[in-house]
Amino acid sequence: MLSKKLQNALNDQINKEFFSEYFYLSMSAYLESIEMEGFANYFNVQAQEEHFHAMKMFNFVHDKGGRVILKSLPEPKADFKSVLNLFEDALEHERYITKSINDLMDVAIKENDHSVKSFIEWYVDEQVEEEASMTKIISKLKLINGEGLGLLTLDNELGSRTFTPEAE
Ligand code: OFO
Repeated sequence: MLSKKLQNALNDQINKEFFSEYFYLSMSAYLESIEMEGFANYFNVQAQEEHFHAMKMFNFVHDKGGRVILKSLPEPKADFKSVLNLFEDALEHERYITKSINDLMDVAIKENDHSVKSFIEWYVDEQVEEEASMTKIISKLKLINGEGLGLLTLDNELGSRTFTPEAE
């Protein structure tokens, strides 16, 4: 059984993961609108990852005998100043999610629920990867000044990213 406190915290995090999906889809749509198809693909795949994160937690709450309550999603930002600006927004969002996952872990520790702690560990590790991958792309964008042939090359490179769900 899940404590009420943990169930609420998990439901809040499910909402944030679905918002991440929505936010990255909005970024993908913006990138499509400026013909940056590889970057758009990167965020399309990112949105699929976020859907996976949300559903993994959704299923876990049910496995624990809890109740999932879906809430409304905020309207995501639709316009960005540049590809670099967009990635900086994405990284800032991931840092916010990392803090949220850490807070969720704090609740699991306080409630002394070992199965939730073990489950949340996966998200703790995932956040390291999420932030690292975006930081790497931001560094490359800065190196090429966010423009020209370098931008097109990076766009081309990110066009090959695919979604590979982990084996359960
Ligand atoms: Fe779900 O990791 Fe990004 O937000």
